[in-house]
Amino acid sequence: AMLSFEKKYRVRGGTLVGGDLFDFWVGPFYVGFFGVTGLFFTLLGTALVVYGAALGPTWNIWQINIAPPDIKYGLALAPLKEGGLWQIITFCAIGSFSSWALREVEICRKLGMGYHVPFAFSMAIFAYVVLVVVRPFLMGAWGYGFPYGILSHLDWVSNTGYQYLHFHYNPAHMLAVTFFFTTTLALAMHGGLILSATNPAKGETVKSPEHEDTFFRDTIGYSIGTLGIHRLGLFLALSAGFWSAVCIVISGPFWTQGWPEWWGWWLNLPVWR
Ligand code: BCL
Ligand code: UQ2
Repeated sequence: AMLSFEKKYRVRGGTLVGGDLFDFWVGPFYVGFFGVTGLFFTLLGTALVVYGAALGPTWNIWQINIAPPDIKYGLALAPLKEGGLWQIITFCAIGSFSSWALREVEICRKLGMGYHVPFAFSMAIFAYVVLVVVRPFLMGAWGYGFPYGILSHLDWVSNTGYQYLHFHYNPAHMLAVTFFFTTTLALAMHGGLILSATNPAKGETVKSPEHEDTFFRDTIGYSIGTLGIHRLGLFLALSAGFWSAVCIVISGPFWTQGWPEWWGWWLNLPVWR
């Protein structure tokens, strides 16, 4: 079902590859070259996950696990049933996420919009690629990637965290966590403000952005503004993903001791030493 206004926005062109070849829609969905590659990698990757689950000892959804290769395989390809499956699934995942981002880019180009949404999604892809490619590469083995499974990936996070004694002392982890929390604070304030202005009491009119500004000027002496809150929100959310990627890529490749020890430089400053 196409909404009445949709047709005029369904314009030709803006594609990055393939010219007009895949420039069409299936129902509400834009296809494009990257719609085809995305579907391919998603179906193949998902099928391999199901195959990997079938090889494993359980169909218990919480316990299904597809593990990366043993460290002994280094950066080589591993046998299919000893982590090779994980390697192909990782390849499919990156192909699928990148296709999705590039399909978003093509849609932005058709609509003459900025690339903010695909840029934002790219930050999440970046964090994922750092976890399963960049850090394992820097540490010399695919085995440092995280396993695909609900409980198994949680165990990986816990084990990896304790290898550095106390991950809360990782300064980039501190920044990432703080940005995640501040993002929820900002979205709660923004969502609350918009709903409070647009859902007036019975008989009252919908309130304006001036009311929104005034609320914050009256309470904290400052309003960031209606455009500003969205810029701040994007910045906070992107920073959360960015510092997450940094916090894990420095754990191992840059710092191999416990994170509490890293603060020695601070404790040893001559001022108080
Ligand atoms: Mg920690 C990582 C918070 C305690 C060890 N930790 C993180 C970060 C985040 C965080 C900053 C994970 C988010 C992320 O990477 O996003 N940790 C956090 C908090 C506490 C905490 C708030 C807390 O105590 C209150 N952490 C601890 C304790 C340690 C610890 C102290 C364990 C004992 N923490 C670690 C380790 C790691 C973290 C180890 C990490 O490796 C991780 C990190 O930083 O990783 C980078 C980035 C987002 C992604 C990676 C998602 C990517 C999504 C992709 C691109 C798309 C998926 C599509 C999907 C498959 C499709 C779905 C289709 C549906 C139909 C919709
Ligand atoms: C605001 C504003 C909005 C908002 C919000 C604010 C009219 C509709 C939420 C208030 C936000 C401020 C003061 C920034 C807070 C800073 C951090 C780091 C959370 O002023 O303009 O527009 O939604």
